[in-house]
Amino acid sequence: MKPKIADAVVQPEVKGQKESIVGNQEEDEGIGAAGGELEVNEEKKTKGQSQDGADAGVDVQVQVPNMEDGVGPQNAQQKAVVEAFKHAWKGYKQYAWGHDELKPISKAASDWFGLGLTIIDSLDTMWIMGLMEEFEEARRWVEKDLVLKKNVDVNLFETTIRVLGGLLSAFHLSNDGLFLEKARELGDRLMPCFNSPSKIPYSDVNLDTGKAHPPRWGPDSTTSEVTSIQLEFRELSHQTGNDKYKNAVDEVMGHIQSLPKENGLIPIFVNARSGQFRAGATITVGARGDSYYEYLLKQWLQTGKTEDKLRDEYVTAIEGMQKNLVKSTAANGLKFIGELVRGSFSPKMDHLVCFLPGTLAIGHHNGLDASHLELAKELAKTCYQMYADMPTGLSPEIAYFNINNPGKPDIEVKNADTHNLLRPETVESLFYLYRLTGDKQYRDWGWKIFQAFEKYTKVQGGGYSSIGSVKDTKNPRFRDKMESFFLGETLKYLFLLFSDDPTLLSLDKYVFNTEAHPLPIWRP
Ligand code: DMJ
Repeated sequence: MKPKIADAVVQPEVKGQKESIVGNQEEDEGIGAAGGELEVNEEKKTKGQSQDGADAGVDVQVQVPNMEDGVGPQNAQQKAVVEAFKHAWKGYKQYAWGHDELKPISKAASDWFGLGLTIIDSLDTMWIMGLMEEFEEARRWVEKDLVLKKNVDVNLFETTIRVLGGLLSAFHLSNDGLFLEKARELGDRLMPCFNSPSKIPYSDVNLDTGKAHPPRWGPDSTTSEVTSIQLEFRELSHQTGNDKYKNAVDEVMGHIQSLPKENGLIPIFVNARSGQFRAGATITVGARGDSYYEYLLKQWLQTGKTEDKLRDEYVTAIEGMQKNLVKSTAANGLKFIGELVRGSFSPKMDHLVCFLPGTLAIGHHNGLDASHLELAKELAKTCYQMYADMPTGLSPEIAYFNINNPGKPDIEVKNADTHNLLRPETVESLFYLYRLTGDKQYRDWGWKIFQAFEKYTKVQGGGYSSIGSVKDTKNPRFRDKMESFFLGETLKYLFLLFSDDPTLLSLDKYVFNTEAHPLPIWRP
């Protein structure tokens, strides 16, 4: 019998000896910061790929998923999610193939970095859904058409979590060296970001020239961005045997760890020149703060729970949230996480915060305090309520919670915040909570959310679209954009939520990056 997907990835077939499969590409291409040859990790030999895409002939086998054994849909709900994926893919393939994202209403494409984001974000989703024809087609695109030497400025964080993470995850699932080779080239092209006076990376880099710079809109890097690239760069070092990627991101973490914080909570901006937090910047677990906390825990898990300092910082931060940011609504006692704006509490919570219940649940699964799981359950209920309270059954991007007046509704949504971008965070948390508690309520909630996506965001002919108003069932207003994370994260987490097999991407063997790309947990 072929191995299950979880086992297939962590224990790939190993043949042959350590072998260099790529030469010193950077000198040819003028990327100053990069250098050295790629060595395949001794523990994992792969199908090799030369620079022109030809098979380099390394003697190993590409993995094939076993459909009967946990990969591919196993029940009606999973089948429905796979159908949704196929519908999304159909629109993308027909109107936006090779571009970053589909505009499903105008039946056109949009580009952000020009890296085929939807294809790369979707690779591992297709693998676990058993969509092998689509996976092969996507692989051929990566082989023939993914050009990384490109005169385009990309955001370090977004490119790392979506593209580097997507490639590394596809490599683990398939054991196909093409993906590792592309990941290595991309890693090298992103490295110039770290050439800053403080070693806090610049936010953007030109993939061709290697010129890195702060964002166009301001002087500072975003704290969650510079602290949410570690899993991917560390894994790249782990697989290539070249420590330069890990060293660069560890230096960033070391620096952030050395900065003074209040109760483990961090301001959302940090300057790449001075290395200091921006004074008075907002403290939030939402936009620009979120995955800092997620990656503290997940880096500790990635290394097989060996870097306890990261765990301790995570625990301190959760205590800081409990003390400063967690409050309850006046009417129904819904717990939520607010923000500190110039030191004052604001009862505002982004949908982005809804990743936290899942992270808290994994922390508890790995030995952290029972209060973490309790908070996870309370917050998941609130996140679900952000959907259930809206006429469309879909959450707004941002909610305000009523903490003063028991006669008023728990949740208020401002006109500017009524949109829904097909985000994954709530279904992500529902997946973790179902997997770790077995409580079917989380599945029921996920099914309701899935049905609301089907009803209000599905576009005839192919694709799903973000909408302008979750309050208006008559006219939810398509915004004409299908984000790559809808296929990479939202549909993947829904598929996993409806899985009855806890060994499918076992949480004891994998840690998901913040774009839902599973990376292996290293054995200490
Ligand atoms: C994704 O790119 C990632 O989940 C990131 O951590 C937050 N934003 C989007 C999804 O909402």
